[in-house]
Amino acid sequence: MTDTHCPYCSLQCGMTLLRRGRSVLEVAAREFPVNEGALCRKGWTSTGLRGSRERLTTPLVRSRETGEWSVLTWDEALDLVASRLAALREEHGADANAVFGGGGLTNEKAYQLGKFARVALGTSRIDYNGRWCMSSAATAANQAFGLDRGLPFPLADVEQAEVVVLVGSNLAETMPPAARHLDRLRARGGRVVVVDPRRTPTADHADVFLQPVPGTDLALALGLLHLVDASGAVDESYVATRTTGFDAVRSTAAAWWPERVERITGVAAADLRSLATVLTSSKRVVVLTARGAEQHADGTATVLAWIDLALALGLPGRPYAGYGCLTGQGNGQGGREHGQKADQLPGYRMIDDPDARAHVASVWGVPPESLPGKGLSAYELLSAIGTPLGPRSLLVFGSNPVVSAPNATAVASRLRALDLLVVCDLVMSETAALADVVLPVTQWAEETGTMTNLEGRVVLRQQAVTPPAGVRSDLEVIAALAVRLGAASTWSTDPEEVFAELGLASAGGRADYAGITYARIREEDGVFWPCPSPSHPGTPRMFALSFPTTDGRARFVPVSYDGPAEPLDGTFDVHLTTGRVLAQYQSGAQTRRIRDLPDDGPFVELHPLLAVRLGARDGEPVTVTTRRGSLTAPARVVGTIRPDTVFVPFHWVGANRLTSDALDPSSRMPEFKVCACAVTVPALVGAR
Ligand SMILES: Nc1nc2c(c(=O)[nH]1)N[C@H]1C(S)=C(S)[C@@H](COP(=O)(O)OP(=O)(O)OC[C@H]3O[C@@H](n4cnc5c(=O)[nH]c(N)nc54)[C@H](O)[C@@H]3O)O[C@H]1N2
Ligand SMILES: Nc1nc2c(c(=O)[nH]1)N[C@H]1C(S)=C(S)[C@@H](COP(=O)(O)OP(=O)(O)OC[C@H]3O[C@@H](n4cnc5c(=O)[nH]c(N)nc54)[C@H](O)[C@@H]3O)O[C@H]1N2
Ligand code: SF4
Ligand SMILES: [Mo]
Repeated sequence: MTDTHCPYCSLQCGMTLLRRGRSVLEVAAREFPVNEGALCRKGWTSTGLRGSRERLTTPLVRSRETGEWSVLTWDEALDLVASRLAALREEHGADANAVFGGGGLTNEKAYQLGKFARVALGTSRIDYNGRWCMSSAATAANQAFGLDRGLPFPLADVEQAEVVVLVGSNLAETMPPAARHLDRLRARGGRVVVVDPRRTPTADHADVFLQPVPGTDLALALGLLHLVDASGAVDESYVATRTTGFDAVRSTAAAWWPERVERITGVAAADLRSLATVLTSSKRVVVLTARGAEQHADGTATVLAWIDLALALGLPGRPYAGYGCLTGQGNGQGGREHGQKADQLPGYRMIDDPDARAHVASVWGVPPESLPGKGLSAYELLSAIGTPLGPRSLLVFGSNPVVSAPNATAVASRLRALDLLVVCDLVMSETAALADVVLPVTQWAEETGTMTNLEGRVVLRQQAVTPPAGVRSDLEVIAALAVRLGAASTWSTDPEEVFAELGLASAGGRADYAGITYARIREEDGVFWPCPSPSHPGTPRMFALSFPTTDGRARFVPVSYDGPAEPLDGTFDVHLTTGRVLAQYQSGAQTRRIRDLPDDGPFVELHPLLAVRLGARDGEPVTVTTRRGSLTAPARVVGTIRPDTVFVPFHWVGANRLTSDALDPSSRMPEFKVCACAVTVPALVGAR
């Protein structure tokens, strides 16, 4: 019996793994503060990939001539990869090699991968899929609060709020056990507000539901701030003592009267007014954003607009109130703190800060000037492949960009243009299938490591079973390559040792883990960072007295509304948005291989009015076309989506052939959540 956590989302539900016989593992629920014994069906079925014939168990190399795979020994594979990396560096410079990480990797792996890129490869080119996840919220929170921790309070705090506003979150399907906190809030008389272009299962449980046009959340927030100010409900003393910059924000909001907001968002002025009244008549309001609001080319500005509203109401730092982002991947939070992001070093330090460089270099035992500078963001990194100074090799750990990257056809063709693509994975993902070398790695139940959940709580996943013969852990792969590359520093393969080193490297940084140990995590149901010393209790709640900015105050940041990067026109006259369904996870590389989960996509969700206009019928194919590609899939005709919008889940190849690669100017988040499309019925096109 081993206590651990689910391999998937940022809730990191506690579970117990029970061994049956030599290798069969069964999941049992476990009491843990975020899930209290509940799991979603992905959690219940998570051991389904263990015995699967789909597991990779030997290194493979693919012939460029025939496309055939052949088996290599580990020594052959590692020698091959290391020698090619060294040769590319020799010929084209250190930045010829690039690394792409993942927010599902443990803290130890994320840390070691960042160190490997900077020390063993000497490349600036490392980034990860978290860039496509919560980077807009992270950028906004850093600007406004001086710190980015998804939730600055434990999730269960929302039960004590009076109002919870969910902007672009479908948590009933994306973190189902979390919905119980909202149910309890409502049982206590509190209210839940949901803002989503689709009436999702989350919206079904809401007291107030607003259904805006995709990509207009920023205008909605400005409209709410306008009404809050007009009703005299701004918390003036909070604004005066705890913030700076309100005047500019106030004057921007003055121009966003409800009827103007209605014209842009499609949300009736009366509905906006009643929501404003709900907000101004409550003290304990929690505003939470998720990908629906954030995955836009103005995602950072949109989050800032909602934070501005929260600050005007005096919420951040007040008990059972505030702003938070619902981080997504299992280690979405820790994954962005320890150095696999192009501009960061461990402890949420910035790579262009001389003190940060000196500190981290001293832990690594290398000269600070040997560390490269800031690299390219995830999509920019992939798009640079094939350009004269672009990456010539890419090492992928924990991501499947052929399915999950925006404008994925272009990304796949960039990957084909590499001299060397190496993918470490559990299964032959769509990205691994394009690789030159595939290295099979252990998965969660077969190894130990820490994850930082959406609350900033560091939890411990413990090894429950021996890995299948032939696979190695990511830490072993990284260390073996580093040694072959003659890298300076030490490269432990023991997770607990790596975690202790991470603690030292993070010490004094914004995300300080120095006081956290595996023993403490086991004893305390996880430890919240910052936790600078063994005697420090950890920090479940933040901002009560001050903000970690230079003057201790939060910043209002003025933002303006420009609308989606791709407005509708005569040809592309419907909004396309994308997202998730309950039973599949991300690119589907893992969950599509689990037999007990329905694999029934992709599909195109559309409104009966649109279906009638097109002559589309439920269950029959429709074609969605954008400026980048097209997808034909069965229609799901539902009254729950806006008539001007279609929704396609991204867990199957196809959705991202359609999506736009317009990037947010500061977070570099792609606009996954809205672009312009044309919807047609294939049979009718033929008949015309
Ligand atoms: N089942 C399942 N759960 C998951 C995951 C998974 O793949 N599957 N992935 C995990 C990860 S990494 C993440 S990031 C989280 C994501 O969790 P969520 O953010 O809850 O998931 P999404 O489905 O991407 O988007 C949420 C909602 O945004 C809405 N939306 C679309 N466009 C807009 C818009 O312009 N404005 C607003 N307000 N809403 C909009 C969509 O209709 C959708 O219902 O889920 C985590 N949990
Ligand atoms: N259209 C559209 N596209 C989206 C989104 C959207 O809402 N709409 N959401 C975006 C978001 S929020 C996210 S987070 C991304 C996620 O998209 P991806 O980055 O593709 O995420 P995963 O499918 O989780 O990919 C993880 C891969 O790593 C493997 N893996 C799992 N654990 C490990 C490990 O420990 N080590 C190694 N080496 N490999 C491992 C898995 O088998 C899988 O192949 O997609 C983004 N793409
Ligand atoms: S909600 Fe997330 S962490 Fe919990 S069981 Fe489901 S996928 Fe796993
Ligand atoms: Mo995500």
